[in-house]
Amino acid sequence: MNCDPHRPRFHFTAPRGWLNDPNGVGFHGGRFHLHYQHNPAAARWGDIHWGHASSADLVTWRDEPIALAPSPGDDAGGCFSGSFAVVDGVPTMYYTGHRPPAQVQCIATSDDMLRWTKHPELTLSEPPAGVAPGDFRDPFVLRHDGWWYLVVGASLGGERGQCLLYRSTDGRRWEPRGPLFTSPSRRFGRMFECPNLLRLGERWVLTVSVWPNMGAYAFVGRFEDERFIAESDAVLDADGSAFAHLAFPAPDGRCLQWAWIDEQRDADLNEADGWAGALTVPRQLALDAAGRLLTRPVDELAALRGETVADARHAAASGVLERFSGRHLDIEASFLPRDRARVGLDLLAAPDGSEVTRLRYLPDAQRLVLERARSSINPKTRRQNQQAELMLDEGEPLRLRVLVDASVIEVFANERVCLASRVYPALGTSVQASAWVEGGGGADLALRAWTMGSILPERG
Ligand code: DQQ
Repeated sequence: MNCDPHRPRFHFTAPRGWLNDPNGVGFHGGRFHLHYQHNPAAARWGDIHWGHASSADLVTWRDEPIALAPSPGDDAGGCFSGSFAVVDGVPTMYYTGHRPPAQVQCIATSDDMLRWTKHPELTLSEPPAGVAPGDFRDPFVLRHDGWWYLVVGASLGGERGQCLLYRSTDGRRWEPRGPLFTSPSRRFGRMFECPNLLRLGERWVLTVSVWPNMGAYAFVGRFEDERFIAESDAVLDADGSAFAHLAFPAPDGRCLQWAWIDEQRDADLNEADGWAGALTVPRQLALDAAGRLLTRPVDELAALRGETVADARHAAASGVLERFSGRHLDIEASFLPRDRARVGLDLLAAPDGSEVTRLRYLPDAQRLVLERARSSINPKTRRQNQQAELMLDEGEPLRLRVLVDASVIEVFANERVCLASRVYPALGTSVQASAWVEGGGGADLALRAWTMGSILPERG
C-alpha cells in the first residue's frame, strides 16, 4: 500500500530507486514499452541501468525486469539514454555507453523484449572532430526514405548545441552524415541532449533538451538533403521543467512523447523516501494549421478519471469562481478574461492558506507563472517561480489542462506550452483547489475536474 503523500499515482515512477530520462519507447508484441534511466540501488543518480515497464493500452502499466545494466566495456560507467526500433523484425536498442571520459553509441538486441544481448562489435565510438568525446550521446533512431537514421546529441566545442546524423542500411553499421542541425543561438544552451527528429504530416519537428537550461525546445521545419532546416522555434517545456523528451510513431499514426520531471527537494528527502524522479504522462504531438506544435496528454488518460469534483460555468468580476479539492486531479479550465484581468488556479492549498501553489496568467506580461513560494512549509523544497511565455491570440481563451498528482504538477496551456513542476506540501490538509479572477473586468470560466486513479494497479 502506497502511503507516501508525495508519490504520484498517474505519472510513472520507478518501483524504487532513481529514475530520470524516458528511454527506448515503442510498441512491440501487442504492448507499449517504456524504458527509463534507473538506479535500482538508491534514490540518487548513478550506476545507470535501463528500467522497463509495459502497457497494453497506455493507461495502466506493469513493471518488467531491468532491461540493461552496465557491464565491463563500453557501458561500464552507465547505460545512458537512447531509443528503440524493430529492425528487420528484431527489437533493437540504441543507447549511449558511458565510458568516462568518452561516450559511445551502443546496440543491444532481443527476441522477447526481456533479455538483451549487447553487440560491442557494432559500437559507434568516434565523435566527429570538434565534438568532445564526452558530449556525444542519446541516439534517436528513425526510418525514412528506405534508410535507418540515428540522430545523436552533441555540443560544438562546448559552446553550442548540435545534432549529428548517421545513416545505415541495416540499422547496425553507421556512416556519419555530418551535422543535422547546429543551434543558431546560445539561447538554446550549450549542448543538445535527447534530440528527437519527428515527421508530423508533411513537416518535420526537431525537439531538443537544452543543457544547462533543463528545458526543451521544438524547431519546426524541413528535413532535406540530410539537413534539418528550422523555420520556427518554440518552447516545448519551460526551462527548469520537463526534460529529456523521447517520442516514437505509434502504430495508429500518433506521435507519442514522454519526458522526465526531476525532483525539486533536498537529496536526503529523496533517499529517505526511497524513490526519485517521475515521467510526464504520455503526450501526443500534432501541428496546427499555423505550423505550431501542439502537445496534450493522450486521450487514453481520461480512462483514469474517477469522481467529478467540479463541473462549473461562471462569470464573475473578481474573487473565487469555483472551489474543489483533491491530491490527484485532472483539471480542464477555460478562462476568458476581460480587460486584462488576471486569472488562475490555486492548487494543493491548506484551508488556512499556509501552503498553496498558485498558477497565474499575467496578460500584460503574457506569461504563465507557477508560484511555489508557499507550496510547502518544508524549507528543504525548492520554491522559486517557474514560468513560460504564452501569447494568446485576440479573443482566445486561456485553456489550461492541469494534472495534479501529489508532488507533480503538469500544465498544458492552450496545448502550446507545457510547464511541469514539483511541489511538496507538508500538511495533510493541503488538498484544496480553486479557480479565481482578479483585476480587470472579470472573467468567464468553464471548469471540470476529476479525481484520478493509478496507472500501476499491480504495485498496490
Ligand atoms: N541523462 C542521461 C544522458 C542524457 C541526460 C544520463 C539527460 O544520456 O544526456 O542519465 O537528462
